Amino acid sequence: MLKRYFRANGVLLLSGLLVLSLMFMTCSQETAEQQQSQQQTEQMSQQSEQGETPGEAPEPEQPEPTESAEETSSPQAQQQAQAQQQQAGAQASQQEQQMAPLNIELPKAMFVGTPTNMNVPNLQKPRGEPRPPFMAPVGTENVALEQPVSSSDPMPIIGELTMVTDGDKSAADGHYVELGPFQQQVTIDLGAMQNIYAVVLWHFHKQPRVYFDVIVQAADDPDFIENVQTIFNNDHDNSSGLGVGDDMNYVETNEGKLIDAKGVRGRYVRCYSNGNNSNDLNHYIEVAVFGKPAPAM
Ligand SMILES: [Ca+2]
Repeated sequence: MLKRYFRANGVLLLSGLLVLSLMFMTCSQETAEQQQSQQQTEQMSQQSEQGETPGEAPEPEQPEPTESAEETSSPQAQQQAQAQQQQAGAQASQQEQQMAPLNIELPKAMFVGTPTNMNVPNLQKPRGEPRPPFMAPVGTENVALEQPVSSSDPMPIIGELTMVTDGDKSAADGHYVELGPFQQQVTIDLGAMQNIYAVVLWHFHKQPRVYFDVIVQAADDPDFIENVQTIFNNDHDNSSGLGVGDDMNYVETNEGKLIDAKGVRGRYVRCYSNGNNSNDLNHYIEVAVFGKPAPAM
């Protein structure tokens, strides 16, 4: 009897427990669903408050660019940097091209006035006043000073070839070199490639004199084969065989003959002459070459 009683009660108890647990599960499931639905509602209302369309994922916020990022990466910053670079480059080239008058020290004049009795064709009329300043890039100097000189006449009649570049421009006796008759030349090695802006030439200025077939050339090599450029030529009939020149004959003075070389590039400068209106000989007191070291090409 007892056994049966307990068995029946146990079944009942088990059944009751089963029902209770089922009810509890259903109840908790409903609660979870309610919570989920409530959350969704809240989310939707938040989104509608922010004016966003429900269902669309909100875009991730872009981090604000920092100053350094703007300087290096934004197109405006790049343009600005480029402009600054261009400005710096322009300033540098402007500085490079800044001009100043050449400082040409002149020797004492040995005669005054204009010679009138010279029977020389195509003669340049004397200026009658001091030469105006010659402008050249800042830093231009006499790059021929104390540089080695060679010549078509290696054994001068009077003086030494070194006198051509010793800086002494005096017209007095003992200050010039006298080379042989007819066409002769002196060649100066500037020691390095230069941009040459002017050549100033003193043949002889103790008395008014005109030297013939004055030709001045620059070149890259001592044999005048590479990059030969003629910067002055007053040989009108090609009697020196180096081509016809358009430049005029001129009277020597203490100012020397200034030739605009226009920045020509070269290492060697060669000066020809072919006698003068007084005799067949050729003289040099000084040759100054105003230049600046040429940048590598
Ligand atoms: Ca000299």
